[in-house]
Amino acid sequence: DQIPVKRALVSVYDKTGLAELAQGLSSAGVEIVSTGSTAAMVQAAGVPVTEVAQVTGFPEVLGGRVKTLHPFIHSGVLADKNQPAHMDQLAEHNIEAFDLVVANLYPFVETVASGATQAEAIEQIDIGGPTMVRASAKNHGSVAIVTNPDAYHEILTAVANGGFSLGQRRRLAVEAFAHTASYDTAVATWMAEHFDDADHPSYAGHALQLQESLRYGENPHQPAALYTAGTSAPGIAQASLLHGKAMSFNNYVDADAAVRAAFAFTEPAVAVIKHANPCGLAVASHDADDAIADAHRKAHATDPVSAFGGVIAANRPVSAAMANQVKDIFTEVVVAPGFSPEAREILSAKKNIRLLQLPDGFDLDTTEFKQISGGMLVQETDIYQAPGDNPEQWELVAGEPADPAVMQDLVFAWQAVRAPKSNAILLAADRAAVGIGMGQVNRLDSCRLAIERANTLGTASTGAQEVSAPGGAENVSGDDAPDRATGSVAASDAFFPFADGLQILVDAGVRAVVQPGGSMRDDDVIAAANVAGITMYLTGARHFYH
Ligand code: 93A
Repeated sequence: DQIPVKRALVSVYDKTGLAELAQGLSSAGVEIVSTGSTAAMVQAAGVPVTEVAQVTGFPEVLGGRVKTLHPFIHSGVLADKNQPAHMDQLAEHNIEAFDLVVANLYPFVETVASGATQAEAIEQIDIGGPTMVRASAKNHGSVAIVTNPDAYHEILTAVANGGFSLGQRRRLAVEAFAHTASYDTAVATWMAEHFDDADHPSYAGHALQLQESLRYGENPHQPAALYTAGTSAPGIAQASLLHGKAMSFNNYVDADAAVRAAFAFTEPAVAVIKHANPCGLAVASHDADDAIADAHRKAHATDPVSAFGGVIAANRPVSAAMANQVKDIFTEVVVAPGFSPEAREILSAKKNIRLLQLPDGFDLDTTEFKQISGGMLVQETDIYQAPGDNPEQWELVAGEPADPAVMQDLVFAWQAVRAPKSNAILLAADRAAVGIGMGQVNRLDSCRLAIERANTLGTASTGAQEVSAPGGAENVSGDDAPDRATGSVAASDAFFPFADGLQILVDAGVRAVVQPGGSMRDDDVIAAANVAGITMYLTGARHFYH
């Protein structure tokens, strides 16, 4: 199944290794046919070369837009050597077949990244190149296609050994189509960004590429893999594992939820995630010595019971002080933009922890996808951008205006309540979550859960010393339970449909509430707040998260 290499079409933008390749091919007796500047370089290397224009009898025209797009070239690439009719037609028209095509494409991605104009970017959309690549990959039964300069040594070895095997040509064809697919993906992504109707976030261009096979999925009987999508910025899928076992499917899900929660804040913030929900979330106190360690101390204190086996995200590099707090808490993953050398050393002493460093340029995706059976939902991400997210636009509907300290907590709570799954009620004090009710099918239960967690799980002082041992972790008794609901503030991710949920918060001593409003019974809810004498703001914005 080998096909000896006698004639090669070489047309490369990236000329790395070209001279050596041409010399190798030529000394093995291979005829080289090349486009303009490829031919010029081959010739300059002292290697005989035939110009494409000589083969076609037609010059490169339209400023190079039409070079290889010609039947004399493409018939030579597409002819099936096993079909006598194909070979007869080539002979009839005096066309010679190619056995090898070496091509790489105009640097569209690099051109766009360099800040080129639209016209420049469009000119760098290669048409003839992908046509050659796809044609030869289709015709892998007769032609070998190489797109990667790193594979030139492989070409010379194959040529010396009597040609490429069918197995090699098939593998190269797969690579070639993957190459043109990702090239077109880049073009589609760029065009979608520049030409799309902003009202319709586009899925165009988000073609998936296999990144790694995972040991298993959500459960051990589910095979699974990680794919990368050409989304707006590098994210969790591009993060580097600095220490620990390979990331699992659930680790990825939780790490993603963790950075989504922590990076919602501009101040130093830490989120602790279990099953994609936060069980800890806090920003650093203004006067903290070591801000990220302080944020972690507060986030851990939200719910030290649930933090066992959690995934921690920090939106600042992890410091040694934070590492010392984390090291005695059984933690699956710590994900952060970096780790100080000392922090890395402290945490790397733990065999079972994974340290995940976010890629340079990390940002939350601006578009989100959700699979449904038979399709995909696409939406712009709920970043902190809704008009009602600006506290200056909140409407005071009950009680006294919040004093600055309470207002800070309300702002924190409003930002934080986007992290738990709906229905979400989040209680906060001192810019840390102190009770979170999430994922309930009615808001009443979320209110109850938030209060119960505030009043049973936390501790007044915080830190690693409170970490319960495995097994003991769930046995928190109410005997020495703190009352963290009293004096806290609450945020609700969507309106209260009735006053009953609010009443639960009021009865537990919550002093101020922020919520979207917009219920048919807003009047009842506001009346209950007024009777209780608590402060209530309406934002007009909702932050469901499912
Ligand atoms: O402008 S094109 O889309 N039209 C063509 O017919 C064509 N043929 C080859 N671009 C075309 N190419 C590309 O030119 C190849 O993909 C390669 O990147 C480049 C090589 O041109 P040169 O040899 O002049 O540097």
